[in-house]
Amino acid sequence: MANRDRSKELFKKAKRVLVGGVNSPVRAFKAVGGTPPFIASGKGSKITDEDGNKYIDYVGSWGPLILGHGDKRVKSALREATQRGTSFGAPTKYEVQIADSVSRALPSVQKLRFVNSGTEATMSALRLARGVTGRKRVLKFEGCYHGHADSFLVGAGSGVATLGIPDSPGVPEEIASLTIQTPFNDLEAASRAFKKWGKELACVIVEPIAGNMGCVLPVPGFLRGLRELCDQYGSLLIFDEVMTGFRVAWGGAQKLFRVKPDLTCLGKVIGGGLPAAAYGGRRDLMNELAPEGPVYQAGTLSGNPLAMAAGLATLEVLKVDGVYDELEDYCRRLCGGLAERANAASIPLVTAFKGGMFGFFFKNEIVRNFTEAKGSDMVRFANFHRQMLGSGIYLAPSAFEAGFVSLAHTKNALEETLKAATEAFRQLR
Ligand code: KE4
Repeated sequence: MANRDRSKELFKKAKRVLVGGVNSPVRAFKAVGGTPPFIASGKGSKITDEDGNKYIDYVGSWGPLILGHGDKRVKSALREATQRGTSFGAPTKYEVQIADSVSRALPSVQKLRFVNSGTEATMSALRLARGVTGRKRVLKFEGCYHGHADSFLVGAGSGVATLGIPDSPGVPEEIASLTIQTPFNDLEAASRAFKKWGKELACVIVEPIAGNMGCVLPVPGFLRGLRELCDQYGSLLIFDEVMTGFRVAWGGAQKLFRVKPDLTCLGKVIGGGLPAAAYGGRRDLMNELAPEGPVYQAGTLSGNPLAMAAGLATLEVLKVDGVYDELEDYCRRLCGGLAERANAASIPLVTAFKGGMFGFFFKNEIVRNFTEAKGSDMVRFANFHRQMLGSGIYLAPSAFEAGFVSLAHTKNALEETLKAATEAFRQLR
């Protein structure tokens, strides 16, 4: 068993001054148990913890590290940018360059605004949708996560298409009740929600591929159906592509599924590992934002030059033909290998992948929504995670997360991962 004394010591110290010893809850490993390794460095597909243990990394900082850790192109862009300064709180040519690149990649994003986190992007897109439609309600889907703004931290009320109830203390029920939740992939339920609330719905917000209940693909027609419902009732369609944007295709999930949203939220990959996110869409909508229009949103570090440099360097690499085929091919072989080995060990496992993201559930049938995801075997997931970590494979510490590969994940990494999985499944029998 790997020695993690240094991480244990650091975790003890961290808990005295950082809530839960972490700066984001999932990092505390509560769903899988044990001490989270404190990471000292990363290189290519691997990360090294403070005790010197090396892991093949399938979290990739939750998506941004699509080129792998310590990519030389990103590092040199950052070195060059820091020579010029770190932040100006003023326009720079770099934010124009990357905005242009994003808009060319996603034609639905005619204009955009950089912010510093996915939460800011979705929160601001929601405010814009409410501002331009004059409506208050929003429809979201159970199991989809859009960051921690109040309107998105709602539990499903009893029954379908009911008003949301706060999913966290501190979220006023007045806010939560403006959010309606229905099951992901259930167009019938969404259309019932529209029948009931359509004229009051400012927008629908959806992860076009759900990556926060595990990795769950949209069933054929679901996204198209949401587009049609929004058109019918005059609501806006917001694609939360914070995770899928530049992760599954150069044009994002909206290109893969050929559904054009009115607004898109981006994050993760576009910052290349530094804090950057964005929201954008139809010019007529975005022009309602200050300073052009009355809807207010602002940010001290929005468009930070270092984040723009890292993001730009990352997008430069991703726009080359074949990059997403390479990422998807790795995911296909990884998921195929996991399924084969689980089957050989008579362990029920289903997998899903698209572009450079993947997921798996310990259950027999394909997962299409959050209820089905919750029906997978969590204990087995936690044991599998622990086994794999012990063998130097760093998976997301929750069954309700997606996995991410990078261009630095080589054939050897795949072989090492599948070898560890064979052993882990053997232990799980
Ligand atoms: P951030 O505020 O964490 O940058 O982005 C929020 C967000 C918005 N939309 C989607 C689709 C997202 O996946 C996220 C954040 N994703 C999580 C991973 N499940 C970030 C990891 C964490 O919370 O620590």
